[in-house]
Amino acid sequence: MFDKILIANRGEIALRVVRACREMGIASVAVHSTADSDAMHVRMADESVCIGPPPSSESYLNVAAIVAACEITGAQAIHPGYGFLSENANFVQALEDHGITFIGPRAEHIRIMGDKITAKDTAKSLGIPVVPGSAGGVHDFDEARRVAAEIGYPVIIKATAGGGGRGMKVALTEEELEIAFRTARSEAKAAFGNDEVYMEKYLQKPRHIEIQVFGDGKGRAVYLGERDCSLQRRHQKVFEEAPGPCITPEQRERIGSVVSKAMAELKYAGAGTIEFLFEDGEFYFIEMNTRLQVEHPVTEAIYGVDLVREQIRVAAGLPMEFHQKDLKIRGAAIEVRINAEKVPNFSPCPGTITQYHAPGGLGVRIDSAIYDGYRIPPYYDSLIGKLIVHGRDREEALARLSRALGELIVDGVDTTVPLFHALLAEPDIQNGDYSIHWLEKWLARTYK
Ligand code: MV4
Repeated sequence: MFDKILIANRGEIALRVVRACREMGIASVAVHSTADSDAMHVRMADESVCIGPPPSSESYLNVAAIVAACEITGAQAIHPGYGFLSENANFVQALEDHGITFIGPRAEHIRIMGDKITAKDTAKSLGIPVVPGSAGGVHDFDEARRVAAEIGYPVIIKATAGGGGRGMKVALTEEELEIAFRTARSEAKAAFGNDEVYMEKYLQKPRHIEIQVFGDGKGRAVYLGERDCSLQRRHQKVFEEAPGPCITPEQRERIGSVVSKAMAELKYAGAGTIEFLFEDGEFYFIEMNTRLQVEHPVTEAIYGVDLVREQIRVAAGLPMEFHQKDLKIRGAAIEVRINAEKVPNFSPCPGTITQYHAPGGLGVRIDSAIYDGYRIPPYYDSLIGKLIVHGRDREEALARLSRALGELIVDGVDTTVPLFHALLAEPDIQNGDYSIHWLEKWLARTYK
C-alpha cells in the first residue's frame, strides 16, 4: 500500500480523498493555487504544496508542477478527483514515465472512452446496447442524408471529440438536416479542434441512467447499480438519485451483468460510469466516464461501500473488497448539488460565506469544503457542497432531504438551496416521474 498520496484537485472532492486516505493510514498531500491557500482541503491534508497562480491552466492543470510536488513530498500516487486531469490520458502517461501511480484506469482506456466513436464501437463490440446510428463518422452532407434516411428522423449529430452535451444538434426532419450538420461540424471544430461528427437516432423523452462499474484491472469487475441523473440544466446535473425510481431489479441485473462482463473483458481498473439513455424499458449506451463522479455518494449510501478506498486499493494492486454477490441495495439515496449560483439563471455568485450551518442526523451526509468566513474564489466551478440523504425507501429519503435542507444555513452568497425546496413540492419529483427535459421545462414554466 502507498504511504503517501497526492490529491490533484480542490474543494469537496479533494477533502473526500483526504478522508479516505486518513482512514487507510495513508498520508495526504494537497496541492493548491494561490487563490486556495485558505481552502479546507489544504487545511485538512497532512501536507500541502502551492502549484501556481489562480487560473486552472497554470495550477490544477499544470502537470510539471504537480509532478514536481510529488517528487518534493515523496508521494507515490496521485488521485485526480473529477474534472481537471482526471480523464487526461497524456497525464497518466507522464506519471508512468516518472514512476508515479495514477489512481484510476489505464491511459489506453481513458483514450478509448474520450473518443466518442471509438467508445461506442468498443461498447458495441463488448455487447453493450448502443443508440442506433452511423457506423463511425459522417464526413459530408450527402453521407449525412443517406445515414439519416436509413436510421429515420429525428436524428442527432454529435462531435466525436465532444461529450457532456457540447456540440450536439438535432434535426427533426430532412429539411433541418443541412443546418444541423453544418453547425455541428463548425461548433465541433471551434470547441475541440476536431470537426468529426457522428449521427444517432434522437430519443425524444429518455431518462439519463448511469451504471457504476468497478474493476480490479486484472479481469474482475462488478456493477453497483444505477443513478438517475435526468434532472439537469444545460447539461449540469442538479439532483441525482439511486436506485433509479423507474428501474426494476430485472432491468438492473440485465444491464449490470452486461457492463460488468464488458469491464472484466477490458481489464478495466477502478471506478467507471457507463451512461445510458433509457426509454421504453431499453438502455442505450451514449458515453463512458473513466473517473469517480460527483454523484458517487448516492451509490456509496445504498451499497455501503467506500469507492475512493477501493480505487486506492486497486491502484496499489490489491483486490477489491467486495464481490458481486455481496452487493445488495439498502434503501434509497438522493444527492442535491449546492452551488453558489443565483436561481433561476444559475449565474455564479462567488463571495464570502458569512454563516454556515451543516445539517446532521440519521442518513445525512454533507460533502463540502466550505466554512464560516470562507471566501469562494471566482476562478473555479460553483459547486460548494453536496447534500446526500439516505432512507429506507425513496419516500423516507425525500422527507429526510426536506428536513436536512431546512436545517442547512449558507449565508452571504446565493445558492441553489431554494430550488430544491421548490422541487420537493412537485408531484412529479415526489413520484420520480421525470425525463431529461423535465427540469428545463419546469424552470421555464416556474420562472417565466
Ligand atoms: C442524446 C439525446 C437524445 N438522443 N442522444 C446530452 C449529453 C450527452 N451526454 C448526450 N446527450 C444527449 N444525447 C440521443 N441519441 C439527448 C441528450 C440530452 C441529454 C442527455 C442526458 C441528460 C440530459 C440531456 C439533455 C439534453 C439532451
